Amino acid sequence: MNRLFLYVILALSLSMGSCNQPLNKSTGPNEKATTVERIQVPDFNADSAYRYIEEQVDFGPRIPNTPEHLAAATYLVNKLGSFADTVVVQEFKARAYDGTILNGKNIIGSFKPGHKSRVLLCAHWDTRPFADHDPNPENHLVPIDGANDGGSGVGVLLEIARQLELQSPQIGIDIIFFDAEDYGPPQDHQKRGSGNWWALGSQYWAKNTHDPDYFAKYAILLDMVGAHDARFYMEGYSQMYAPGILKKVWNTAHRIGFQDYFIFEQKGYIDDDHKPINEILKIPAIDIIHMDDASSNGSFFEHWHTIHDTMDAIGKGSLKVVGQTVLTVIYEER
Ligand code: AHN
Ligand code: ZN
Repeated sequence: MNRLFLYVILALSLSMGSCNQPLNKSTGPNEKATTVERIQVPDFNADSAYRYIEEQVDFGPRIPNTPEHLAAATYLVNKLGSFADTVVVQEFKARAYDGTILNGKNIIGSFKPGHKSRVLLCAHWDTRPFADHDPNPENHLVPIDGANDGGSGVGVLLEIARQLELQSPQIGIDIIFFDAEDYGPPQDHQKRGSGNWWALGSQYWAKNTHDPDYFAKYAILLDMVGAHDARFYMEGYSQMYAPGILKKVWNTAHRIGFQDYFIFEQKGYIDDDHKPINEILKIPAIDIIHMDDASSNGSFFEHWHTIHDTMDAIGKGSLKVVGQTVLTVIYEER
């Protein structure tokens, strides 16, 4: 993949002292004080993202209230903490649809914590306790690996975190791994259609931000971004609450050559972690999520909430498409 560049036109006086390879551009007789500053967008490494997914899956299913969930949390805090300037764990309790009290942890890493202009990137790190959409009903109570559903968004964001440490962006970035997203009622459960049983970690954070004055210009959620041949349509709530951000991200993807993967077409309304961010915090938040009308479950990727959501379901090409697009958006942001 070719290196991508952003050309930011700055007044010469502002660019003094910049070490970002300033280029002189001739601009005509009356514009002597113009310089072009070239900002390099790092190359997203899909092998690295893939490895971060594998490391999560190796813990086993990351279901709240299990030892595997605790062990994976420690891994994620250490890994994110090795890249970010600060890391905070927000512990919370949430009541699930069946009355279970879930012990949740939202894991929050910040880059340039003092910077006013910020973008929030997020994904859920917990995995679904049951394969309620598995074609074989005998598997409906079996926990899933969640390589794509859970692992992929976090894997891509860990690779972005690694890049952020290597080359500082112009703005502040926060990365949140939300817990307890995927403990919603099983298929055919009486509570399926009522209540806010999904995205419990993001609901908690939106009502109790780790910094009481927290503000970001916008948020990008990654959910199920790693399946082979993933396609991304414009999700309904993202379109409703954050149409400008959605266009910016889709336009960026098209500009860098990923027009076959980011489709300018609206599809579905997904109750996901971006919804509380939009509705409670009023921060415009989009969901980059793989939807597929042709799948046998009728909405998401083929192995959604089945025992086949394993490493075999992950394609490095999809990780690259999403990771490079999000990296480009945030390195071009000021
Ligand atoms: C609903 O099915 C209502 N929300 C799906 C959100 C989700 C589940 N994302 C990943 N797993
Ligand atoms: Zn799920």
